[in-house]
Amino acid sequence: MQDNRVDVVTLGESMILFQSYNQGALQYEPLFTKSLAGAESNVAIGLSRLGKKTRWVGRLGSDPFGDLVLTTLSGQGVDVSHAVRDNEAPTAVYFKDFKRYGDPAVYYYRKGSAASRLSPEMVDEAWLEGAGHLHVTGITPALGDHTAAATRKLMESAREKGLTVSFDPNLRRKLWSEETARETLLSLIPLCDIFMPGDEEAEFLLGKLEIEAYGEAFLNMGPKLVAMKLGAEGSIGFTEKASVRAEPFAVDRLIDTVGAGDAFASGLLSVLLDHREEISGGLGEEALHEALHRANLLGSMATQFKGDWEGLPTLAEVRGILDGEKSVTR
Ligand code: KDG
Repeated sequence: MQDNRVDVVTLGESMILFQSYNQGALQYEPLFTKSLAGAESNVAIGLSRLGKKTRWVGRLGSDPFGDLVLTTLSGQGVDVSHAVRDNEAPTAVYFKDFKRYGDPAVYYYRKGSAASRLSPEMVDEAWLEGAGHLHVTGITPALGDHTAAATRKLMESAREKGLTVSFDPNLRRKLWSEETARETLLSLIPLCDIFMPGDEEAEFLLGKLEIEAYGEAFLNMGPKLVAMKLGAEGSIGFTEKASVRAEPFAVDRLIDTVGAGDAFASGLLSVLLDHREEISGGLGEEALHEALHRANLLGSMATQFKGDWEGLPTLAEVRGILDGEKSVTR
């Protein structure tokens, strides 16, 4: 009999990413590399590398880029057997423009893509079969009203089935108006157990507050755990019982910040999933610190590689760094 069990299901739009080969400005660069992108599939890959069983669900065009998404994900150990192909709409692409300073700029070509046609009627209960946890982000609801309704439906259905749910707001201002973004993201927070905003996203959602006040305000909306990314300051986690801070890891060579949040989510969830039963009653401080610590490590590692997920480590690499286990490299 086939074993359908997975630790985590993610739903989202995966795209093909073109980045300049020489890390030069988009308009002058003649050579591009082609890879996979998509916040939720980045998390699925991250967790898979950390030894968790993962499934990605989403819609792709019936085109070569859709094929590439599937072969890349399955090559990374992610179950893609529930992915849906659309004969009438394409797989999206996006370009990354490396700037001399600061975060790269991104240019999306995703309007009318297969994933943007996701509607609540298409949400399939089978996507959650055998799963313990659902991870979603604010990117899927940003693709349109019907994708927002579909995300909500899947989150509700996961909760009814007893799965835990994590939600990363992943604010992408290029995809929707500020007003719709704020209203929709706030409305989805009560449907998750683990909420993981960045400090700028928290300010976008609630206005300027002290960090502790964000934790309290988000916990009051329903989540049992709030993990806030504080950039160069590390991160802080809140439960009803405690608030725990974790120091950042040094970034020796900052190359590409895109995907750092997904790396953080992978690191965090990889620990939290081992404590699933404790999340509803308030996770202990030690486990919360371990989760934030690993999340910070992954976030910092992701920024030191070009690509949205290529810098994500395996469990052995994480142990090597955190526990000082020596690896033989040559
Ligand atoms: O978090 C990284 C993602 O932003 C990237 O992989 C592409 O999903 C993507 C998006 O919508 O920006």
